[in-house]
Amino acid sequence: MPSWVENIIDEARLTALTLLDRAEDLASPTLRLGITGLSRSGKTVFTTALIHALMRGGRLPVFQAMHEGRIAQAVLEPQPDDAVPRFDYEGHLETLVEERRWPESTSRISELRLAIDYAPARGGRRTLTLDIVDYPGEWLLDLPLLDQSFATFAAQSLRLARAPARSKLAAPFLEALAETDASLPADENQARRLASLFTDYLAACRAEQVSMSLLPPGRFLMPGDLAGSPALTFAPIDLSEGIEAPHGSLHAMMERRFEAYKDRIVRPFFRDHFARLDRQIVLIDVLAALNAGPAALADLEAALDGILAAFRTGRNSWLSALFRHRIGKVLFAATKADHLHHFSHDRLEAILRRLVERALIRTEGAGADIDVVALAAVRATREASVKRGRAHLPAIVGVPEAGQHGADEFDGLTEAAVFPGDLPENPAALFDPTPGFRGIGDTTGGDFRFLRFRPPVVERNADGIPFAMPHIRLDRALEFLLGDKLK
Ligand SMILES: Nc1nc2c(ncn2[C@@H]2O[C@H](COP(=O)(O)OP(=O)(O)OP(=O)(O)O)[C@@H](O)[C@H]2O)c(=O)[nH]1
Ligand SMILES: [Mg+2]
Repeated sequence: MPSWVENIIDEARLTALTLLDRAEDLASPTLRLGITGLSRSGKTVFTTALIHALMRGGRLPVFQAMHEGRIAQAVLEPQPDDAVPRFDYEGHLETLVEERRWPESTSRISELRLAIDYAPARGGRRTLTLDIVDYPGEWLLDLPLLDQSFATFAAQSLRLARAPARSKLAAPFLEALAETDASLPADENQARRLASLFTDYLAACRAEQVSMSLLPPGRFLMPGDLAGSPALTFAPIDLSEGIEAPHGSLHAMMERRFEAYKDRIVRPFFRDHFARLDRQIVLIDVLAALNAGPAALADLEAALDGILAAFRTGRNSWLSALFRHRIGKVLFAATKADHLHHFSHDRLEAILRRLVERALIRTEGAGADIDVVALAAVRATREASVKRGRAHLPAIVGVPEAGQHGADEFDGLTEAAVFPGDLPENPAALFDPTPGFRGIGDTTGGDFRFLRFRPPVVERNADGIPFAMPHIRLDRALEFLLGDKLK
């Protein structure tokens, strides 16, 4: 056959292929994956690691499509929503790899689109368009507010603020409130002062040592672009039952702003973002809550109820309309498992499972396929066995960050071995108050906090692109969230 014939045939085949590709493209499914969790739970690190793993592969034995070599490529595409900031994958990756620092805290929603070209197991080629949406979990916990009047919200918030675990942190706000007569004419300065003291109290509850989870309104801690706007300048106030707000009073102003918060901020978020998600991963820093003690754990449980309630089809009418399109799969993930020896990974998972199961019972199910995993999106430690006398103790080794709370002996350059301590074998022990589980510590006991380690060394290929990053069970998360769509 002359070569020009071959060429034509080849070209014809290529055209046919591209046509087919196009046709399949049109039919190609899009999946919207939500990544959420409270502040510092590990969203930015997880999102960066997930994108990197899809693009660069790595050791992901449980993630079938990747393991079987059926993912041809995953490429970044312009993200579809013009009004949402792009997730800065490149920037966060550089921070992790080049500077060996964890990314800066982010406080708003961001999004990225990946096109995954893969070969279905039955043959052929397809593209899955994956939209990844990273948003603060605090915003999710605002859902119950939509059903609440200002009076109910105020009563609930103040009951929480006066509860034993929180009242000390709320004292400056509560004192200012005691001096306030909300029936007097509204005064912007007074409203600002109350809102700012209330926000300080919420932030204090979120601090590492306290690690509370349930702290609505969510935008007070995670304002996104709205910091300082009137819809965020309100606070709960003491109200006698059934009292109407006098016209022009501080009470009326607070009430109006609370309604604006619901209408302008909470409702649009659920309508424009949350309701469009197909799948969801909820990241939870279980270790931080365990570390901070029983009050933090109880608070985390209450927050889980709130999160599950958001995933369940609402009984309330406008919510049901909104949730007609339902989230099919939800994965709860305990993050930062690399702070533990692998003996304890299953235990961490069991604790989270127990937490989620208890929440499922209380909230009567979530109407979605649910699973749990303990993972580290980026593994900062390795395991070692350290000799102490005659015993070999399991340890984890990494470079502790310099200048961290209660551990200023580290220079941020030198490796150290630490004994991470064990989680209880039976998670029930955590929820039974009698044996008095006081948090996890190392063998020295006392007020132990987990050390923070610097991210690991990641090499680059000849083109300067970072190789895959070490992780723990990231492949399990990928398989649960995407596996069936890449079959
Ligand atoms: N060792 C380890 N630490 C992690 C991992 N993921 C997160 N961290 C730690 O947790 C911190 C918070 O992680 P982020 O990914 O920034 O959390 P976030 O949920 O995006 O936090 P905000 O943007 O503040 O809401 C990091 O600065 C790290 O110290 C992990 O996989 N391993
Ligand atoms: Mg973040």
